[in-house]
Amino acid sequence: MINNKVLGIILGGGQGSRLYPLTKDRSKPAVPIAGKYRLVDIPISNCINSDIKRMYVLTQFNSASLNAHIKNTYHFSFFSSAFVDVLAAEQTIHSDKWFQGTADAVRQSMLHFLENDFEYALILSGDQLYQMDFNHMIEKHEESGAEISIATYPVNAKDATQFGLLKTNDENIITSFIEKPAAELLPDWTSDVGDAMKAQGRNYLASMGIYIFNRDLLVELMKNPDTNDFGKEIIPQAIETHKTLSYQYEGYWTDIGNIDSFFEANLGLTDDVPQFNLYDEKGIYTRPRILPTSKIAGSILNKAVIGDGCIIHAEKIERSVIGIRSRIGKNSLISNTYMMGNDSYETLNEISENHIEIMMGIGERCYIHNCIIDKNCRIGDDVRINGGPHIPNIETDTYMVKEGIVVIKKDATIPKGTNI
Ligand code: ADQ
Ligand code: ADP
Repeated sequence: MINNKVLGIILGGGQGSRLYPLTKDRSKPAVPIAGKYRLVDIPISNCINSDIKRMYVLTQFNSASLNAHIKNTYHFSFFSSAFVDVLAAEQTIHSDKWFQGTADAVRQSMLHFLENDFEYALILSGDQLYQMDFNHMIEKHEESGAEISIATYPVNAKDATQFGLLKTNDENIITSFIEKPAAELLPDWTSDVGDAMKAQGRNYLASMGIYIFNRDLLVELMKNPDTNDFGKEIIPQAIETHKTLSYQYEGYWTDIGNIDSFFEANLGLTDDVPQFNLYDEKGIYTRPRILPTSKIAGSILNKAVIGDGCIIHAEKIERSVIGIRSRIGKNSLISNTYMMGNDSYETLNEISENHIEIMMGIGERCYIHNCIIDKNCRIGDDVRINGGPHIPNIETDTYMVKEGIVVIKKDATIPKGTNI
């Protein structure tokens, strides 16, 4: 079934500087998560699971692998009107500039959207982890007669400063909105929230950056060339003149815009009952790969999520996510680590013919803790990486430390015996 009223627009990311160095050589939607997916698979899957099957992904950089991933994953029947298209910032006769912000990204892509029939534009962030049925939000939008709806989520006073905050009337219509207020300017806008949320002190309603706009209104709002951002300009101005509904959501939702939250969201998947549950009938889609099952010898695994096609000899893997095609040598200890995996295998022949000293993956007798290992890294034998708050933030050619998390850069080689 296809919901023909709704067009999905996924904001794939600006510079992605908060996720650097994972975004050093790739666009943000292409960042690998959960051992086998990419960030963009989350909003796309939520749309597909809500029967919204016409989508654009807006990205600042056109990256070959993002296009390949989307093309190889989301190909629909020849007879279907479904599509997922990537629109990268492009020079046109109207504009020679990259997207100046979220609203500018939508404005610059408007011509493409308007080629489609739709009543509502569903605008989504590209860097959030959640599973949401958008049909319910669309129903509430229609019932209320609003021209804009914003999905909202209860947050506590400490987190409130990182979000767009809002106040509603008794009918859930938004009467005030402020984008990321400074702590000393935090307004006294506590809202009515569910008991579970109240118990956690989550009394403020934050915008989730998920918007429904009626088509005509979006066209009208995009005519003002001085507004570049939804949170900073479009929404605070539009609530004054257009009925804007708050659609309150209380399921699991988290923003994974920086290294710290990205790391925790991935490691959270190893919990007994993860808040983000991949083991659900309405799953997350990704590129199907033809890989063998993983092979594990002599290892103790505790709270480990292991992707397909791995060859593992580690002594112990604890609270870690190990991505596809990973290889880990004997006597290695891995904990609190997200290893993204490899794009291809190295055959034994290749290794000997090319005199490869350090194979892709993790060598023998290594100790790896509090670490993100990007794709295709080579970590030599006897390497010790002990991340944690005791290490200062630094960057080298091969790794970077951000808030105690050691991020090994894509394709990096860490020589034998290195101590970080
Ligand atoms: P932020 O997430 O801080 O706040 P922003 O940085 O604008 O807002 O990002 C929103 C989404 O758009 C992200 O997926 C981002 O990657 C993407 N994006 C940013 N710049 C872009 C560009 N130039 N081109 C394409 N995509 C771009 C927003 C709202 C807040 C709300 C939070 C919830 O502004 O009000 O509380 O989301 O997370
Ligand atoms: P990966 O295969 O690891 O996911 P990508 O395929 O997303 O990496 O990136 C491939 C290419 O896309 C890069 O080599 C680069 O040419 C281009 N690219 C992506 N993001 C950026 C960026 N932020 N800055 C410059 N080039 C980029």
